[in-house]
Amino acid sequence: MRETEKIWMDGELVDWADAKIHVGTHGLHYGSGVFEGIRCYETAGGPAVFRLTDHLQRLHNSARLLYMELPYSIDELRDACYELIGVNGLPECYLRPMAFYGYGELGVAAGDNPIETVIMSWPWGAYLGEEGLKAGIRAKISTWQRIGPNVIPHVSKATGIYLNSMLAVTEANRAGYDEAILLTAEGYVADGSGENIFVVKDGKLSTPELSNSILPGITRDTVIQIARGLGYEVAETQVIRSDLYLADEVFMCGTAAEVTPLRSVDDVEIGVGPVTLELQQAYLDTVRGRRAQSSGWLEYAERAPVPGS
Ligand code: PPE
Repeated sequence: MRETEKIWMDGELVDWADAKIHVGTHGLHYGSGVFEGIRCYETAGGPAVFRLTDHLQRLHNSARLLYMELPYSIDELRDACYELIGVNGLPECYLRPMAFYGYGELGVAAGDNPIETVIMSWPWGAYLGEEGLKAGIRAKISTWQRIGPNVIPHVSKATGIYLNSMLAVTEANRAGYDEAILLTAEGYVADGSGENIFVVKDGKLSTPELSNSILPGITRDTVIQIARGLGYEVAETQVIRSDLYLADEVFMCGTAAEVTPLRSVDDVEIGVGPVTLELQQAYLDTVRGRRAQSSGWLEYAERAPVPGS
């Protein structure tokens, strides 16, 4: 990872090398934390964070689901993100806010452990590779099931949940694939280790509905709105693995992955198709402020000067 100047830790800007926590931190032992992944893009109006408030709202929701009360409001966290973008001076970056039960007592019950909050920012290129964005990636159905709603609330972007993702993607990588697709305990398609998934068939889109153990992705929501705006029908429904094998196109999406085509699933060739490429281009234009739909979603780190003031 490319280091940057500062990391925001509980209200202080700390040098990258000094941003350390104690080994007795509760979140390190038990995965009791929540996080976000957000992208800031270079636009004609300056660096703009895509759907920042929505991401911070999800961070707050994630925390509530872990009985955790965040010490910072959405407004305070938004200001902290802007401050960090300003001090690190990058035109484009990935932002990683995280809050976790900190150092105090050990033992699984979180009790009165303090909540520690940090924000990192660094440049993060194509999550599944530049080549993957263009030519598509090879995915494999995981032998690991996606955690169910009564195991850990999958609506929460909780750090501990990512052991599930880590097992799936590592297994897939070791078998020579780029990414894993996880199924629910009932056998429905859920999501990738770090992305939501869409199927294109006969010009219509479908994607697993929220009850299928998925993270309610902000990119997923964006893609649904963009696709509908372009005249596509989009169904939030249940998807089974044969829908993937028989699809005209399949793609994954997420903040880090943006819109990445799948060229095969379990070695069944699908190929990269026109609908995926159209949505990918529309998404990249949206996040960089080049479409009408961008305006409500871009939050500017340095507000553009008001003309005449
Ligand atoms: N499902 C999972 C399991 C997931 O981790 C992500 C984001 C998504 C769907 C898409 O959510 P959204 O970013 O709101 O569209 N994964 C983040 C972290 C990946 C990582 O390796 O770390 C991300 O894309 O930032």
